[in-house]
Amino acid sequence: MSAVAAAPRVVYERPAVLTDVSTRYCPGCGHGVVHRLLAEVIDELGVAGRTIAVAPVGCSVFAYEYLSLDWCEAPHGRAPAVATGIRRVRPDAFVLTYQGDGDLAAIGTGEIVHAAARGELITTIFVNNGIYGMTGGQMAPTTLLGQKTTSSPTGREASLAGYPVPMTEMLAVLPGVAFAGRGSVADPSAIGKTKAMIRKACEAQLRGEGFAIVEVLSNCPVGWGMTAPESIRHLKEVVVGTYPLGVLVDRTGGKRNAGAPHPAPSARATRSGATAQEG
Ligand SMILES: Cc1ncc(C[n+]2csc(CCOP(=O)(O)OP(=O)(O)O)c2C)c(N)n1
Ligand code: SF4
Ligand SMILES: [Mg+2]
Repeated sequence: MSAVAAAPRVVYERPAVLTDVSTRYCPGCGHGVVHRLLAEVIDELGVAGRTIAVAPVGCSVFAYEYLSLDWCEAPHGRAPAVATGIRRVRPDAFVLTYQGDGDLAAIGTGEIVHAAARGELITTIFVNNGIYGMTGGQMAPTTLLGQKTTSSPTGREASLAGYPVPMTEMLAVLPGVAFAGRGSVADPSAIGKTKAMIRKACEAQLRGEGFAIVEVLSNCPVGWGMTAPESIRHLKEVVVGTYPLGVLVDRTGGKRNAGAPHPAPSARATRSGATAQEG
């Protein structure tokens, strides 16, 4: 009697959007995990062909080499403004920004706040590693109190440098924001929940529901002066104390605040003479 071989079950494969190259990231850096999640979601939604992503300045500046999409490079912090322009002239496009915390929460504070306030139909992936990774580990607005960085060698003091800025909570109160959440790359469970939030934030754009953002707490072992495992422990045990995980606002699926003075996306598209092509 001949045994019938069971069909192999695929448990892991490279998302089509993720290019087969080695990244320049330090060993253990969380940016690679976030890239993979984004690639998986774009594959699943089938939007790679119409995606235009905007790259930041920071360690992930070369994201355009790692995700096989159309990319545009924005000056530091300006990704939401660049994405706004792209989305308004190309209403058929699926538009993303990928930004670090120095990029989004310091240099580009104005751009992100106003893009969110306008309810721009863009999706922002905000990688918060609490530090300016690329330039040598300086303090960012997101740096924790007491955290030692190259520009706060004795630890961040509130009396000198203020308090950590919870950008995503601040954005979540704006009625133009359809979805805001915070995930982490600390362990498989957190990574799975982060992916679900990224998917939700992408779907919000596809349905024309407004601006959407997912903050992802990530590690920077080099900038934090830790080994990779130490940095993951720190992320799990310390960083979440300042930046709690979870969905911060979800106005998708018709859950928009009743009192929000926010024009429907289709109305805005009509004003510019364009037709919204969502979904
Ligand atoms: C207008 C401007 N200011 C400052 C810089 C220098 N700069 C380049 S990357 C960077 C830090 C990026 O940090 P972050 O956005 O947190 O990204 P990470 O490297 O941590 O992922 C800075 C300050 C710049 N390129 N342009
Ligand atoms: S400096 Fe930090 S954020 Fe940049 S690649 Fe290295 S670990 Fe990642
Ligand atoms: Mg950073």
